[in-house]
Amino acid sequence: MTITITAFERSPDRGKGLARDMRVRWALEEAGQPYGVRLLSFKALKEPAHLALQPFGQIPTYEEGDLALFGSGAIVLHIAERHGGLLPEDANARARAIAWMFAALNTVEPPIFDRALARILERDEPWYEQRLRVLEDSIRKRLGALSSRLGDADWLDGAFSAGDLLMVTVLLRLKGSALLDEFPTLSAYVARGEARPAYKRAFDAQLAVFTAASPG
Ligand SMILES: N[C@@H](CCC(=O)N[C@@H](CS)C(=O)NCC(=O)O)C(=O)O
Repeated sequence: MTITITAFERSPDRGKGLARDMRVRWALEEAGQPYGVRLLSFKALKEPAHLALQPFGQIPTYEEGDLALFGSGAIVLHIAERHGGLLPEDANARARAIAWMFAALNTVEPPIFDRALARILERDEPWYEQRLRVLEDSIRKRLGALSSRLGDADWLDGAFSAGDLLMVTVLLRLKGSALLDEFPTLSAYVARGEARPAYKRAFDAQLAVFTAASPG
């Protein structure tokens, strides 16, 4: 059955691969599943046809036969459960990999995303520097704990899993920042994720969309 996902017609990150369709593309590439992409404008995101698929008017969504899903975490979990390569066979190891998926989205992503938003929307506020410091301190705490847990290992719990896939995409938002550089273990972890052939295919595919929409 054909898989169709949605993505931005013109991603605000200019093809850096930070939009959440990237996670889904990467998971599909790891799973060896072909997929099509329906590109949407910001206006189309808030129209009834898309709201029927994604109640909050966001990308990504996932359609396969009569199944429609929203939420990048739920979609990646669905792909990982249906296909090999993203979750271990052993039941306990599988549960732990899923715990890392939740940790990426619930524990590590919120302060990182809030910092990104603050840098765009709150820069002119008189309290901006103070807010940034608070957010960066909480990011540092999360990165410190994550870095200690990862230690010398390549991946968070044995073989590469959907937990690593989500964690790497979350950390990528800090790529090139002094914050991530403070944790060389995590910089190397992110680089290992980016070096995976499936990541590269997904990255190139989303970049091609941006390039086609912005020639020259
Ligand atoms: N929790 C959702 C968040 C989705 C989300 O924030 N998508 C962003 C792009 S990365 C979006 O569509 N933003 C446009 C908007 O909210 O209007 C998920 O993981 O899929």
